[in-house]
Amino acid sequence: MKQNEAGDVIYRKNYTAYPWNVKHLDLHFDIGAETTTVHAQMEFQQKNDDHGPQDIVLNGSDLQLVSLKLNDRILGKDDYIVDGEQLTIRDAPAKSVLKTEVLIHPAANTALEGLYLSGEFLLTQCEAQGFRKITWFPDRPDVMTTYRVTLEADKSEFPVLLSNGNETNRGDLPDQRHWVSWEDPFPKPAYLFALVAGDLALVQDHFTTRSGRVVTLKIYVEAENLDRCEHAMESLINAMRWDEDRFDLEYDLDVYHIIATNDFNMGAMENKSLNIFNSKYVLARPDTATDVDYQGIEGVIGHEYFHNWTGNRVTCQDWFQLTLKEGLTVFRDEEFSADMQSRAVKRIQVIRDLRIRQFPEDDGPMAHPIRPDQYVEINNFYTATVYQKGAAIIRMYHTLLGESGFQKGMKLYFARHDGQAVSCDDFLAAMEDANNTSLERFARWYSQSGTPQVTVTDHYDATARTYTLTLEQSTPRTSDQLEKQPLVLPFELALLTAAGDELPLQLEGEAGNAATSRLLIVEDARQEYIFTNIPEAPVPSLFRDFSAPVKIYYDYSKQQLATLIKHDSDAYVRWDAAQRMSANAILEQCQRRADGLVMQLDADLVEAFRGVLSDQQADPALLAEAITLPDEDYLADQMKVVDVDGIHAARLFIRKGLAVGLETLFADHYAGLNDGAAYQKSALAMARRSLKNICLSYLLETESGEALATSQIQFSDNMTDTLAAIRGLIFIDSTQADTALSDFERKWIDDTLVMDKWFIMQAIKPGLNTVNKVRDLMQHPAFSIKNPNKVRALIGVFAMLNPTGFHAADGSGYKFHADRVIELDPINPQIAARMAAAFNRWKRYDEGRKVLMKAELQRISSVAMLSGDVTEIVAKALR
Ligand code: 7ML
Ligand code: ZN
Repeated sequence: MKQNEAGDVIYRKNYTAYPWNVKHLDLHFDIGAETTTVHAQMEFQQKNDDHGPQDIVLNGSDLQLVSLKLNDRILGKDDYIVDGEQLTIRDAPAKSVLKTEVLIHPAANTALEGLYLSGEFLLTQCEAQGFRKITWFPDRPDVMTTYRVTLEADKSEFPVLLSNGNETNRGDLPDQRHWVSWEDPFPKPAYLFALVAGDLALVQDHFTTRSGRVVTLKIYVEAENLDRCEHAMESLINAMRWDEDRFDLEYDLDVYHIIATNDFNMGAMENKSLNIFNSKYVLARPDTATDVDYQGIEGVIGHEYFHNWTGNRVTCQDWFQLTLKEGLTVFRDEEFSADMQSRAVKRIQVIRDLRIRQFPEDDGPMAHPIRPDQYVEINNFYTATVYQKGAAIIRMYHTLLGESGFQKGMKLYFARHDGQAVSCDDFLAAMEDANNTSLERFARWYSQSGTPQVTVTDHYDATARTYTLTLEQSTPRTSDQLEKQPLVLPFELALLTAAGDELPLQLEGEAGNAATSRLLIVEDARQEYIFTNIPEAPVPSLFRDFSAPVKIYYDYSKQQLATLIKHDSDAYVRWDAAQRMSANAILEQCQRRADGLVMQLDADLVEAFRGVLSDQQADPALLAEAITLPDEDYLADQMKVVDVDGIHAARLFIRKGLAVGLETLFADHYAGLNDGAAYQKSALAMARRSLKNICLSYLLETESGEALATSQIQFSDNMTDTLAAIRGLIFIDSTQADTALSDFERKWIDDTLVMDKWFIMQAIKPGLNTVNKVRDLMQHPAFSIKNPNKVRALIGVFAMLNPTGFHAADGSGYKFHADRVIELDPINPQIAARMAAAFNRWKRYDEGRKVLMKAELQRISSVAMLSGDVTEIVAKALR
């Protein structure tokens, strides 16, 4: 496999503009699964035309060159140089037309980048640098041009032929062949090119934009999936309407296509008017997809649609600016989901995800700022940092400027940069200029990696009736950066009385101010706030709505946490208080266990949970979030040296204690929620199922649970309930689990997406036997090492979501996993690199495990011909 063979480091500071404009690109594909012929014709024009003849540099990878013509002259060996992935054409005149012909081999392409085969149809993935696997071209996002694409193929094998933009013409050819041509009027970078060719079925609808443009919406899927597109279509229409209502942005073409494929490296791709999706984010029916899947589909459909403006109309100057489109588009999809569902629940899910996935990245060998300064393989930088932390930073602009200030900034950004490839600095400048403000200090968020730690201390002076709050921020050094500076932190807070009432907040020296929740802007390493007229020692409600992506240290007493859990009006603070209380309880027991003491149940925790569960008014989905214990990785992050087995045992102990202590309450909730009503897709129905199933998971720790789960499986009319019950049975090692699994297998054996769930349930089971189970399951006919969804479901889940299995003290999990990375590397280096990242945090474990993980990393790194993708990850981990 040829990668960035040189393993060169690419630096942001070395950016230079491309010296040529490409006026137009004409592509002709003669489609075949084994071999496809690609003819390209591109018009080059020097940006500086008194320069005289100049070299044209193009990118290409794995291309079989047939011919090159410059201004209709066939080029010979002396006219060009091929060096690795670069083709240099010597001394081209200021206006030059280049014609190329290459052969490519889609069926042999297992990396799923460029043109490849999925089932019976062909499709492309070009972001970030896949277009170079299709034809020679300046494959960089700042080279934008218009495309005319003609696709020619056998008519029965490839009846559907799609590319970007509008269909302009079609016709039949001899030998049962046909052709279709497409024109995209919007200049675009090569990474947004797409084609699809095959026998696909179609679901069609339409959307009328605010200005009256009727847009035809087409979802193409394999015929057996036609009955699973309704939710995706509804989500698309909602996204189109939402972007008009909230951002005043309309769609700009007459067609919008979505294609679902089972073979995809990522979630989805925003190719102009021809989005390609992992089928997991399109296909859903109540009996095949869970509520989480439904929400994922809505979010990802929204995400790709929103890219049409934030990514496509305005794109990135270079790949270092990836967060310009991704952070912003994730922020937009988060807001979309928040407006469609429950804002509070969505917010909590986003915060949990950031803490579980991004904080560890900042704290490991891959730490990088949201706008990295260097990379070896850009595919390794599609990270939680660029996406999720990037979105959190966009959210801070929104918090600082308010909705209307933020929208003014967006308006100016589009007015200035529509049709351009720009940088994060351009976005920041638009926000500044539209709001007549300076964000100079705020800009540090783009260049500094690491999660800031904010330590909060306080002092109440009863005689002066003042309350002093001191915030100290510091960012620990990261693997990529030693020096850190203070950052701008929007800091929203309230102060509560012991009875839970919010106090009016008046800072020293301020005239009367009745507001009880305030936004302060922290800029310095240490900042002090003195509040006056405070009648009692208050309970601080800090960083409301998680107003900055930081770790907050404040030594809350149990009593204070209980007050926040009971009374705070901010859903994040309430949830976070419950998480803190649970985490403290679990970590305490983990310590007792390590000290050889018996674990004890914390009665205050039981009482706090009783309070939460007794709240009749609360949104059931919020209750479910509040009583979900922090997961093992989050707990591991709170320890100096991770005690894998201790965390697992302590968490189980607390769960069981809560289950036994509150059994009637869980049972009553369960009975009330398990009302036998037919499945509904509404937000309320989903919220009720989430609470029902978390109650079931507790009840499974008691005598009554097994029977409830078994009957839930029997009467379930939806995948959410079915899966929750089977997972529960597996988790408690019930004798019913095997029956449930084999029934499930028999029913869904031919359904690849549903079988992913079957693999996940087994790979996630805690304990030492799972590694053997996972190894056996690799032989199952539904498994394929070439399919990324299968690899993620079985191998990824085992390594990343099964701590007691992966971190088995004898190293069996590590060895198994390293073997898989090595096996995957020549097949699909992007996926192999994602899997290799499971070892990233090896230094946080005990000596025995450290030695074992390091040895596996070294074994991987010593493999001959290892891809650049995996090399970068493993080398950083070992550094
Ligand atoms: C994030 C995507 C990629 C990689 C999709 C691929 C994308 C690049 C693509 C949030 C929601 C849905 C998908 C993704 C994601 C990693 C994550 N441009 O649109 O960003
Ligand atoms: Zn994206």
